Amino acid sequence: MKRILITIMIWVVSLQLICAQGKTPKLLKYGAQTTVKRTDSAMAKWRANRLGQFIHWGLYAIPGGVWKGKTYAYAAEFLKSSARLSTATWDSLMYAFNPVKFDARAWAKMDKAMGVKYMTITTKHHEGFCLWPSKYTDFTVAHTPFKRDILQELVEAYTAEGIDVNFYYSVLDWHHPDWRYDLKNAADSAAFDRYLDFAKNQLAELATRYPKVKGFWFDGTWDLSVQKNGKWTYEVEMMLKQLVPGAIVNSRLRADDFGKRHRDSNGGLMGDYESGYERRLPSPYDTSVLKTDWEACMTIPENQWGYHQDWSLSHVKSGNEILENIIRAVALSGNMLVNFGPKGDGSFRTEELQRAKEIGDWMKVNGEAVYHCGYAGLERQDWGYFTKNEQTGKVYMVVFNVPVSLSLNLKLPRGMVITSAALVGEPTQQYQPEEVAPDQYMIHLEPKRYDKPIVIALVLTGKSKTNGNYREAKT
Ligand code: JFZ
Repeated sequence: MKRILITIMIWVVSLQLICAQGKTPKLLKYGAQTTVKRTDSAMAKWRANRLGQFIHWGLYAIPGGVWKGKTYAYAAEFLKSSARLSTATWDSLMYAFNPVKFDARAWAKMDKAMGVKYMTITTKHHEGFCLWPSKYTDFTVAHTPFKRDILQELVEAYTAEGIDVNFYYSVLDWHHPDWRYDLKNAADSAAFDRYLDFAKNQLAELATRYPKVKGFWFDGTWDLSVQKNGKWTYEVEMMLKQLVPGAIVNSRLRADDFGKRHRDSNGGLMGDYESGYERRLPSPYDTSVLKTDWEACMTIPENQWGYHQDWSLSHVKSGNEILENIIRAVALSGNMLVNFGPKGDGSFRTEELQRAKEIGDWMKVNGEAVYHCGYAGLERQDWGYFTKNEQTGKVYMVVFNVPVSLSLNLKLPRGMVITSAALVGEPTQQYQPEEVAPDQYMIHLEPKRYDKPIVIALVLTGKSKTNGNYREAKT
């Protein structure tokens, strides 16, 4: 009897403790809409695309990080603030905006050759300059010597190549007089409300002028002014989804009722995918990211999104390094946006053209390990990353580090058998995996020079009989 009483007492106390920890979810009007991944076809397409191209293009491409002969090492698209230029000085760059070499079809062809399946373009970056003739401001391409609607040309050209187009939009705006970093008084709030109306109008304009757009990528939403307007962020997401059926919106737009961003006060992801992986990736072993869709974005030099004249100021990623970033994302079911910053004249710098070609040449042969692929559910090994095609069930070994022994270790769940292992791109190159333990295999590579990641396609079956001569240790 005493024992039963003690048990009940412990039970009551622990229940109280659990409640006191505040596990009751907060009631939110502007929080996450769902706790599960979207299953519609638009989202499935976005997910299957895996490799995207980010394009940062605006007035900042003209000075390219250099002002009055002085080079500023910080991000080129921040030159206005690095060089402490007035808004009037910066904005007058629009009269020099005349990218005579701009050719949307050539851009789209280059991206197609790179193996890119979607592209995200800065419609308006922090500087406030618009690449389309917005009727809500004169600070647009229509009022430059160039005049042409750049977005229209890009949407048409990329869509024609089968590449989905998404719009990046910075809510932060250095040009608009009503932008506020914080709302400290009624005047600030009134001004910022006007700004939010302006931005919402522009977004509705983008969604209706370019109905082929597939999604919106928000940025510049970290300031207190936006955090205090979670309702607006929620309404914008709803509006865009109504105007563009299937539209996909990143988590960076949103703030909830309490100003919590990306994830609401109950931990739920706002927007359709986590977009906080910027110039970093989850640890290659961090499978917790599988719970939501996610996308990383990455620059080729360090932290240069817009065109910067001098790439000698930081490490510039090689084609192989970029490929490894792409595969690392895909191996954890993420997407990767690789950033390009075209020049002020509308052409791409040689380094970017080279990277695009290198990635494209590799993707042409090995793209089947990327598109439609995600987490394979297998233990990662030092040689690289597993991916798995969600449609065919094929598993890929994407090998970045060839060991001096030339033997690649594979640890598979017990009972799983490799029925075929073939080099992608050279199907005649078949490997005979050696079974070394009931759950371990080795694949022995040819002794040769490996200067590109190789991909081995595996067909795995659940057969349980082993054929090895090993004996398990009795301990
Ligand atoms: C922002 C922009 O300021 C930058 O110019 C570029 O457009 C990039 C894609 O986004 O920069 C950020 C945004 C978020 C973080 C860091 C830089 N962050 O979450 O660490």
